[in-house]
Amino acid sequence: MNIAIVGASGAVGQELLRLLDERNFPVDELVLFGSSRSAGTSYPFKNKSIKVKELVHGDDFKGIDIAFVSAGGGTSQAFAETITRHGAIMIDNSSAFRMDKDVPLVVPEVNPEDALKRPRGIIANPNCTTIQMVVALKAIEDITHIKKVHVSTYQSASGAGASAMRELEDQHRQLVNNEPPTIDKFAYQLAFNLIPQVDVFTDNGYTKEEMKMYNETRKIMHSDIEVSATCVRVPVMRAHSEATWIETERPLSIEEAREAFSRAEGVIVVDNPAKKEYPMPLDIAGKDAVYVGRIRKDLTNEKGLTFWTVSDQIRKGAALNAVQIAEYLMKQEGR
Ligand code: 11C
Repeated sequence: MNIAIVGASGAVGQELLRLLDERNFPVDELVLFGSSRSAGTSYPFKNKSIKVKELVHGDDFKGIDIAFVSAGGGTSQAFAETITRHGAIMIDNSSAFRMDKDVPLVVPEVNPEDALKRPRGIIANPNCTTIQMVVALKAIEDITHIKKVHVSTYQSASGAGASAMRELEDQHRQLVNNEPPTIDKFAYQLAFNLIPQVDVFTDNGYTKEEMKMYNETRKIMHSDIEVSATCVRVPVMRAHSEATWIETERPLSIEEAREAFSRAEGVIVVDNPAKKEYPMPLDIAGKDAVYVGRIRKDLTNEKGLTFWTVSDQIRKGAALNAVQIAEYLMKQEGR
């Protein structure tokens, strides 16, 4: 396969490079693209050093089979035609096309077959908070329909990119040295704080991030499920956590829910309160699965269940999900 990565220098681009290598993805040629700022930088891949080319309009994508694109919504919008013109499949990590009816929005554990209908040659990768939630929800949806979800997210700095991770690290260093913290990527100091706003506010008082969780979940699950989210940025480096309350069509026992999570694809249950065992971002960073713990009945609702999930935002929340989509497509084509 001839592969392109657009946004190669970013946190997701770098993780894509690691994953293609780790998973032994069949790469014949790898072309890296970036902004004029990152053009010329070289990255190692399988004993070779590959130089980043500047992304420009032209025929650079001729011969490319799959382009992983992670350079922001504006770039995806502006370059979609250039990328797909000669038949490359664009797996887009931005929010630009997610709700486009001609663009499938895919999480391989939930709706892989949607990736096969792509009239624009684009497949969208959902938002990281949505991905980990739907992987967990699918386990329960397989045994009884989920009607409602209330979710509160605890989102790491990595969601805002590599420079935001550096800013969080710098802030801690500056604060212990009694220096004023640099505040650039977030609206406020994140170190020793949390910020109850991810992305911009919409007219209904929810943020765009919260509305992504509502709309994307319905599209991926092909469901009338309703999702009310509160998204919060926390001073964690790289794994998002979510506290989730669901209301199902019929009441579920804890045992039934635990069994459903245990056999679900992409889920690992870590739930042993007696031994203080539950998933935490520090342990889950760098791992592939969605980890589920704290499974219990909702005390206010007979048909309610509540649980806690943690998943690495850069891996399953972005790069890994995109690579899994590509692997699914290859399998379908018998490659
Ligand atoms: C965050 N979820 O944690 C965001 C990052 O729509 O792809 C990804 C935004 C998106 O800040």
